Amino acid sequence: MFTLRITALVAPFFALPVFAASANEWQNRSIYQLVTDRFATSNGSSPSCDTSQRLYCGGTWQGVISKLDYIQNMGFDAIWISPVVANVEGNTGEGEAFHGYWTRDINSLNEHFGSADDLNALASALHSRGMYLMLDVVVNHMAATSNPPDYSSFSPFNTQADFHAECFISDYNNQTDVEQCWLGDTTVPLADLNTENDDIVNTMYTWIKGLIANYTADGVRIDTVKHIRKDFWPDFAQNAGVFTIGEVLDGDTNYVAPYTQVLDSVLDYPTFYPLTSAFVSPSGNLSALVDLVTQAQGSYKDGEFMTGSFLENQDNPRFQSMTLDQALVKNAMTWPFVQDGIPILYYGQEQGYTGGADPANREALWLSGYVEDKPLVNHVKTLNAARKAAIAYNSSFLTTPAKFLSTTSSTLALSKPPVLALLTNGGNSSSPSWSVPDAGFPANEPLVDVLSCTAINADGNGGVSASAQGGAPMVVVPVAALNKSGSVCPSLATGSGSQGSQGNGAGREVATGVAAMLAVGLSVVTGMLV
Ligand code: ABC
Ligand code: CA
Repeated sequence: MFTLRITALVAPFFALPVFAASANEWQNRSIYQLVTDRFATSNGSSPSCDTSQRLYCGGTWQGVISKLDYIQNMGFDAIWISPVVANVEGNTGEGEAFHGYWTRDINSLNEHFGSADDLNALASALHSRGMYLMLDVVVNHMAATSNPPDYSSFSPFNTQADFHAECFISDYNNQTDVEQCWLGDTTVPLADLNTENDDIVNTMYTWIKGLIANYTADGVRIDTVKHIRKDFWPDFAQNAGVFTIGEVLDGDTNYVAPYTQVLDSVLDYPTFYPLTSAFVSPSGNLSALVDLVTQAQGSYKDGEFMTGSFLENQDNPRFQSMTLDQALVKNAMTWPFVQDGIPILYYGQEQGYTGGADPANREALWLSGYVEDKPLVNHVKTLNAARKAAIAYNSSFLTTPAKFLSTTSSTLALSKPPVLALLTNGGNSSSPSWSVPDAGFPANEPLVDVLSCTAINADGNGGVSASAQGGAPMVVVPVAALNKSGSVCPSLATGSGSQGSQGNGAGREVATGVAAMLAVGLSVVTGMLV
């Protein structure tokens, strides 16, 4: 599983600290996904923002900088922002390009979000906190505001010959159509780039390399990956030179698995669907979730380890648009933090946002007041801290596949030592109990549910029996895994490690090491988990 990759570093000496993070450097991270236009304004104002209008509401990169404490206080050490390049201007009839996915010019920035200096300032502000920046990029298409498009409005691909012939995708079972026909519609056609043409391919490879270097990004989320032939991607990823995570919007693990061979990682859409249905109501199917995840663990390149695990994003109705039962919400939200992949939280979930399908799920966060002392904010904080503690306590936490134990129609136990997650979809009027004889703890180990700070003891065989009130989930770890002076249940904790702290020391060490080697003109050999 471990191979060596040689990385020749070409980063400029002055752009320090340099992260240019690889896949394994992202694995212990936790990502906060935000819609730049909707997250924070430069001057802290709170303009009204009617999502149904689909207009720019005023969020900027400076706004993000001003709210990094809010993000970091929840325990996130990476952010994923909206695409940064220049988009079509004006109201298209489907609104403005506030989301950033309607590229017009790949070599200019979206001025609604700020200047190049602002974006660089965001990267620096993140890096000085030990946090990573993930950019979002669209390579598959350019957006037009008329049909047929005015090709001369695009840059640099400004002739019809640069694009596949116009045909809107109608049959998602026909992969050639998926790759060469167009997304969008006649109001906003998403003109499909001719990625079978070498010049276009090479322009894109050079472009991604420059983009990552110019803004010292640490990772990249790639849009519409299934809409370009698979063999386009390995060289694209190599030119990016940082962690790549692809959006392959499909629920079928067999369809998604091959894409894990051409990029570092994929967003875990196959899990997203059964995860949502499992916890959205007491009649949800927990074993369907277990089956799907077991399948993905067996068929993805790195099992589920590198996948981006999420419950919400900009394309799907928010979880709380389907249920307001806070027990169900808390159970579902726990999942991304206790399973094998990299947790991603979509901004606003922590504030209890309830927006339905696009565009309702893109609410302005300033309307929440960024209140930190709220149940779901605290829930996220604890989950992030518990995951960090688990990583620090067990050096193989990140490489041990989650095991499912004792699944019943309303309860589920997921073991990923030192964590035992006890989840339920019984809802807030249920009193769930779990009996997990094979939990695998040392005999009589003192444990704690970090979500309620309740002490539990493993039995003589290392098993766990527990029950919760109000349908709450439990996240059980040894008291020795928690730091006495940390933020998680300090009165029960007996550990003294450095876990649970904010920021990331390891990232800084990498940065410093790279800087030192650059200074003496050496290249760097990075161990990669592939
Ligand atoms: C606009 C309007 C929407 C309107 C839509 C038609 O047009 O705002 O109200 O409904 C951007 C904007 C959007 C905008 C679109 C189109 O552009 O953000 O607001 O919608 O102009 C990515 C991004 C997304 C972005 C784009 C475009 C792509 O995440 O934010 O959208 O750059 C397809 C693509 C996927 C894409 C998604 C929007 O469309 O594959 O990359 N997302 C099936 C297909 C999928 C398809 C999906 C939705 O439908 O297989 O390929 O995604 O159309 C599962 C199945 C799946 C199935 C799902 C629905 O169910 O397994 O296969 O997905 O069970
Ligand atoms: Ca395409």
